[in-house]
Amino acid sequence: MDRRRFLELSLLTSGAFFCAPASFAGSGPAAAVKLTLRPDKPGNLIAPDFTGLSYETSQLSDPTFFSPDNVGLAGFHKRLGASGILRVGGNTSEFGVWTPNAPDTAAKGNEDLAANVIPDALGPDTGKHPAPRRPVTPLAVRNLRGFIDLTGWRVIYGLNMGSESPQTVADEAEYVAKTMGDKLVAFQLCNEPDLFYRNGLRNKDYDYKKFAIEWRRFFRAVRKRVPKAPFAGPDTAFNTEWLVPFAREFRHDVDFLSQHYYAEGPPTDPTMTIERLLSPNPKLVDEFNGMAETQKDTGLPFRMTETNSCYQGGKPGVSDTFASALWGADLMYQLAQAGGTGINFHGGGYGWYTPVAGTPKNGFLARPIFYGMLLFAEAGAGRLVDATLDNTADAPLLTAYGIKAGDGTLKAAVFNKNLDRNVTLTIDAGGAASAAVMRLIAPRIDDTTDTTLGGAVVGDDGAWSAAVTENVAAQNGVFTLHMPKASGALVTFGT
Ligand code: BDP
Repeated sequence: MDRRRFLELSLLTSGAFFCAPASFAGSGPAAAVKLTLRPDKPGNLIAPDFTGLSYETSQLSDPTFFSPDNVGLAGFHKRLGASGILRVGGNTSEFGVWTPNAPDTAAKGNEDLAANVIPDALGPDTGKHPAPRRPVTPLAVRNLRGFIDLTGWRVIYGLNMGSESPQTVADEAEYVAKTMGDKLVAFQLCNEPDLFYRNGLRNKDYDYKKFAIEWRRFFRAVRKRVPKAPFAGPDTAFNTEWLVPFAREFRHDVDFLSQHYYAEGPPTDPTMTIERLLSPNPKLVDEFNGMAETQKDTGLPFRMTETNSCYQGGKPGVSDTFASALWGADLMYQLAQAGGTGINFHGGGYGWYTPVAGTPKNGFLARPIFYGMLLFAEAGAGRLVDATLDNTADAPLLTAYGIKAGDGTLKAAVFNKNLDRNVTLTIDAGGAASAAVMRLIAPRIDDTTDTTLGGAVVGDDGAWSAAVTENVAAQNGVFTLHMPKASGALVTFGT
């Protein structure tokens, strides 16, 4: 963002009045809603490794990408949390070829195996065609460990049940387990097996029963070589008809359950819009219902190991806009509230929905959705507390969450996803006397370049610190927070 634009935005948010960004002023009466936070009523835990990113396995075919030299990218990951989880998988995990004898000197791996030259960075797979088979080498795995050590994160590693033998998968798993040590959170044997029947990896009659037999065979092969190998699964695309029986059948074999969620798709469908992205989604309700059922049955944790706004690589004008920031942050809290233990936003390269875009050669930059994740990171780990909104009929797409940090600090994350109305929110924060507000804003909901959090942009090494916070005192025990349409805020309360 240029400096003039930055100053304009800073001025908009630095008013003495408890916020009056320009979009709020003069746009008609605001809906009046009250938020009551009850720190005495604790909810689910948000663990420090709740946050996460997901990349295609193909990215490993360039061992210089996830490497200890990629300090720029590591800065972005660290900005999102001191202990997040990097998941490597996606469609291309079924096309990764374990190449144990590749010489380390081939910086980009054994290129003979790749159908075309390996680019500097790979975006999300669109799933429209089978991916090229690309090598995964010991150097790539060791470099991944080096990268992980730079970030302080840990790894979920996707293996290739789709097109490799149990022996080859076990070979790779052994090397990965040895190299990653306690940085390995879990192996996933495959990616979206519930779609294998339609992407050419298996016959049309591939069903849960056939999958479960295969999964067990591969699981046993890996465990024979790595007796304590941690696992997650089934990593299904969406099918709770697979998730629920998998949980029952493999409850003693996996450390946690995993499934994906894409809010929209395909991108060619004109009904896949920003408005739809920001509205309640029946697919998410299904996912949460499946998760609740498995938790009742097994008590196993659930992680959304791959998610984003629109499958088939995303939709320009939706996935790359400020709307994705509000959507992404809200999804993180919705998942925590529903009982999920973590999330991995998929991306890479210059994909439309990627949180961090770029290559080691060109440098990296934060896309709008990154700012949503950043708000979540700034709110930090802790425990959700009861947060009740009244009069939601007047502002149907307003959401709010209460968080009690480890040190007892009370916070609220508020998202006004209504595009047509501002909201005057009064907050009863259980006796808090002061509050500091950090805004998540952009000039327009479909803006792709000028998102800010706390009036500041994320630098090209992931550096960020709030430039603008608004300080507010409670009046008669309540705070008044003006929430312009299409904006978010993180409020930190004090005594
Ligand atoms: C998921 C795949 C991932 C794709 C993504 C997409 O696991 O590899 O990139 O869809 O279609 O289903 O965008």
